[in-house]
Amino acid sequence: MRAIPFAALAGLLLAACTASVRPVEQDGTGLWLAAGRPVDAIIASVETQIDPALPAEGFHIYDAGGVRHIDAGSEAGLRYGLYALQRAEVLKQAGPGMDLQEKPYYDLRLLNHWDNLDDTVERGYAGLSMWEWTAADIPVERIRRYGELCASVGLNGSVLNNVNSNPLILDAEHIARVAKIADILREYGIKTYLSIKWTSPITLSGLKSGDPLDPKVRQWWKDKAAEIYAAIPDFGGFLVKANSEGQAGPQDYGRTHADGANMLAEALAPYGGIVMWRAFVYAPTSPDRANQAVEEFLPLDGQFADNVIIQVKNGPVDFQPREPFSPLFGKLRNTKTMMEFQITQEYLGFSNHLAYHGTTWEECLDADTYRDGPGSPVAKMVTAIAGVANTGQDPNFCGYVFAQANWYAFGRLAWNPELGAEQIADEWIRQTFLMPEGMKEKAFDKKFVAPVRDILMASREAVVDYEMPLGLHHLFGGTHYGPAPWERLGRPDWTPAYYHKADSAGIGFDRTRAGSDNVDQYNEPLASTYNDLATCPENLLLWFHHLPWDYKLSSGKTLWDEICLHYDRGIKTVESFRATWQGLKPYVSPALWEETDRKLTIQASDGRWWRDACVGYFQTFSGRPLPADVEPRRTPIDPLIYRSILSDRLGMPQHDEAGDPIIMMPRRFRRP
Ligand code: GCV
Repeated sequence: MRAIPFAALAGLLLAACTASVRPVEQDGTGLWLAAGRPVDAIIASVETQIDPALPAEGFHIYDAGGVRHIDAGSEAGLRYGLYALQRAEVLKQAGPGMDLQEKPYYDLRLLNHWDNLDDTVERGYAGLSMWEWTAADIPVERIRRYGELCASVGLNGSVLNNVNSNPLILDAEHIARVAKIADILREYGIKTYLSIKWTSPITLSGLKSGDPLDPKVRQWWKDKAAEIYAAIPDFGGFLVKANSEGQAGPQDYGRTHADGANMLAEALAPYGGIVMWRAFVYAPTSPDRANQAVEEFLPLDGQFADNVIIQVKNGPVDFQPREPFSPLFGKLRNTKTMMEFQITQEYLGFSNHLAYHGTTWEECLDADTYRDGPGSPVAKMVTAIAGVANTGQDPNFCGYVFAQANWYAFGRLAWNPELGAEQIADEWIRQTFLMPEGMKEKAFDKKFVAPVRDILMASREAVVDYEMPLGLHHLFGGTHYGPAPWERLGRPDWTPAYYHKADSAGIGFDRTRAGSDNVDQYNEPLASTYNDLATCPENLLLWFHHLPWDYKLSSGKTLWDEICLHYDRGIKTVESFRATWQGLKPYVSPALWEETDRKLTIQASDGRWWRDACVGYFQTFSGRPLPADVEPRRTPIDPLIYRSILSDRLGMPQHDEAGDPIIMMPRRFRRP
């Protein structure tokens, strides 16, 4: 008898083991509600009651008299309880004797949609606006589904339109339309909010000024508030981007952010509405953009009305793959602040790259601000939380099944910022991916859930590694998709060169006491920790320090070598995701498997593009060879420099059949 080679035998055994396992068809449109029992079935199986003694949005699930009960402080609390039970059932935590009592950590848990009235979505990568502003009617079914998804993770507010707002959102036609949306969202416990444009009184009613101290302007906003509340009695309030990136604001009239916010707050106060005033402000003249929010807002601490909350992005620059937390969180003592995270992956590969943000947000929420001494984490400094949504008309809402994990994680952390990113990832996988037919739970856990969880948990660090490791930041080209470290034209603080400051001597932004002194916007001991090279965390090294290429890191290797090794590690990590995913084919619906396989191919190729561009460009300054143990570059710097990726009309980057980016010379550099 001929011996069967070992590899063939192993293959036969694997085939025998998986032959009876059949993936269940699914296309991602079930999101994280795919695996649970329908909510109607859950309602039919429990006894519910409203108990005013419970917190308004809280619930209590318990067993008594052979019956499962859900008591809640309100209808909204009841809904959260139903979804909590659904989740617990999927997670096998709903056995007899279940006793679960919860209430949300933050009262305000909002999505911010950057949706425009022409249906485009700023930084949206899942198709046109899910609200379909230009259609004759509102998309009722999609809005219901959205309401269900938000409620299932405990979100209770939606700002429907872009912070770069169109004044028409406040005309009669749009208020009527928003009221229809609000009527649906209300059924899911979601309040409706709008972003407003500062100059609305001028554009809509011909007023001569937008001065917040002008009585006519003040009256205009009061009248507008009355009009809105007549249509939407529980309207939540306004989100405001003012004196930021070309948007007008009170400073145009010599007034402060507090003057502006308080005027709007006064108009909304009679109805219980709030103003979320964004701290994302930075003038082109500031020597360090990262310093500016504290410089502008700290002097105003205590001057804001009670119904104003300052909405602060997690980092001091702009949703980079890694930033330290914004120092404002540790500075304002007499002003309410709220967190602004970005769910949509503007800087992390759009809806093409797998980048789980649970770890990003956990890192930020857990960071100690030392505002009230040790044990003052960011999560406790803020009183509310918002996330820039990653939704669109795409049938799966997010453009990629793995992008759905970020919407889910945001909701869960908004409900309870003490939850761990790994637990959330685990929950999401089990609720999203259906267990194959013929597979036992233990096998599913080991062969599918665990490896996918490992991918999620490693994914954000991989992006940091292949895009901008060791504290480098903002190395993007115009669309914010690909690398452009060479870019130095235009407004300085919009160009990568402003942030990396690479030259023959070294690289990095000096934010120490010898530089922009951004470190001193943090409370001690953090300020000194960041200032001192010996204690500055290496993952933020070049955020705070400009260092020579031969500076030695803790590994004993030079900065140059470590930069190259980090880019290389990022690519290798994505290649390991691809290899893992190949092995998961027997367990995932072909539709989801193919989608992810293609996107991981694109991600690995994009990672090499980032590496080739950044390492190649920085090498023109360092003049050093690549360390021996990294993958050689695929493309030299010359065909990459000054080029960017081809995008479609919605700004989505284009890749060829092989998943490689289609790189081209931008129009402004092309010969006529
Ligand atoms: C909505 C960044 C983004 C802009 C965004 C802005 C903001 O600059 O690139 O698209 O505008 O942040 O948060 O206001």
